Amino acid sequence: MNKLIITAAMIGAEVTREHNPNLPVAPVEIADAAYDCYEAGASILHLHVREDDQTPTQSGDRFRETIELIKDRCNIVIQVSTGGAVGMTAEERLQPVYLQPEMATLSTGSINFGDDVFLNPPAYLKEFARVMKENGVKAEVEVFDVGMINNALQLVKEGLLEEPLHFDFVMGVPGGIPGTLKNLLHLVESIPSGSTWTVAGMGRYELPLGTAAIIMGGHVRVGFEDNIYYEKGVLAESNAQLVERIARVADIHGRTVASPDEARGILKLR
Ligand code: KMH
Ligand code: ZN
Repeated sequence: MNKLIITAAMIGAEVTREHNPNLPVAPVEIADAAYDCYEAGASILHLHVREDDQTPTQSGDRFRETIELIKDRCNIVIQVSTGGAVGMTAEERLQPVYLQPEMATLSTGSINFGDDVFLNPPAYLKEFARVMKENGVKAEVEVFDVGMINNALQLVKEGLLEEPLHFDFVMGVPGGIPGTLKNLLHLVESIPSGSTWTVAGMGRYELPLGTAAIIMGGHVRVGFEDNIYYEKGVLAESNAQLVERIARVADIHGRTVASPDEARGILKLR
């Protein structure tokens, strides 16, 4: 079977230390935690950053400082978030893309997001895809519901996104597609052949959907952005603990974990 890319989504914009005291916040904490995830088998880091008081920020300077510290420690693929936090403007959200990281996320549709709305109207999609293309950044298409696949294919038609596409099925967000196996199968069957895909199951869906992806030949995302628990009622001690567990599941099922350079090959990064 193909090698398994594990993405560590360690921070996000919604989780705080009040939810899990082990959340990395300062750039040096993020870099140390990234190294631990890399050692545990992660080959991509899905990166958000925070102010010292935990407020989510898309500041280019904060991203630059954090990315430099990570690169001092390991060669993990850096994938910056362009989702940021709900309520941020498109300009704010795009800032880290100008640093020309290897990858960035591209959410291809709006959804209710808990009590909020995660706004991604057509004009944002075109603008984000254009800026990524101009900066040589590979998009990971974030799919929170099935129609977002079609929106990504429309960007391909318009010449703003290039195949092969790489999708992240974000499943179990309140307002998005529920985290069932039936839905995962439907998503996988709905993307063009030749695409690659990973799954990010929220909360209790992280482990079963990750296990399904391992069996199906897809890839997996884990980390506090999606899930702060190791098991019911037990907080995870670190992001690396979640990476280590999914690497163990992969091993049981005969999937070898990809190194960052192998992930670069699989995803055809620049
Ligand atoms: N924080 C969410 C509103 C992404 O990173 O691209 C959006 C998000 C998606 O986290
Ligand atoms: Zn994110």
